[in-house]
Amino acid sequence: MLSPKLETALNKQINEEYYSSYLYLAMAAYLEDMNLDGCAHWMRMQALEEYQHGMKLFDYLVDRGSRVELQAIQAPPKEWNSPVAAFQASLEHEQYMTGNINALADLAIAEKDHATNNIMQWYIAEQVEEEASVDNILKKLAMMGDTGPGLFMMDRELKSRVEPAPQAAE
Ligand code: OFO
Repeated sequence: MLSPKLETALNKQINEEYYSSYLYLAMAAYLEDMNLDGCAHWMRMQALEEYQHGMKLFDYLVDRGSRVELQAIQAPPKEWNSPVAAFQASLEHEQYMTGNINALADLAIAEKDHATNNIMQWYIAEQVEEEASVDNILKKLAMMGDTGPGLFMMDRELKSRVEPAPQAAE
């Protein structure tokens, strides 16, 4: 059984992961509207991955005999100033999520909950990848140009992102 503090904090993180999924879907809708199919596809795949992050925590709470309590998901923004601004917002969001995950690991340690600390290590490693992959897109856009041909080339590259593999709870 999780401590009440951890149960509350993990339920909050489930909501944050579902908000992330919603945010990336909003970015996909924005990019679809600009006919950037590859960028939109990348965001759709990211939305799926975030849904899986939420479900992994959902399953973890169930496995620990705790109650999942779903909260209302905040509405995401609808517009960004440019495609590159959407990717920049994605990077900032992932940095925010990394802060949340680190705080959860700190709480797990404070509560002496080794299993939660263990699952948080998975999320910590995942956040390194999440930040790196969007940072890589932004750096390439800065190199190739974030409008016209550079953006067109990036759009083609991002079309090839594969669907995330299903995540097991442990
Ligand atoms: Fe769930 O990692 Fe992104 O937000």
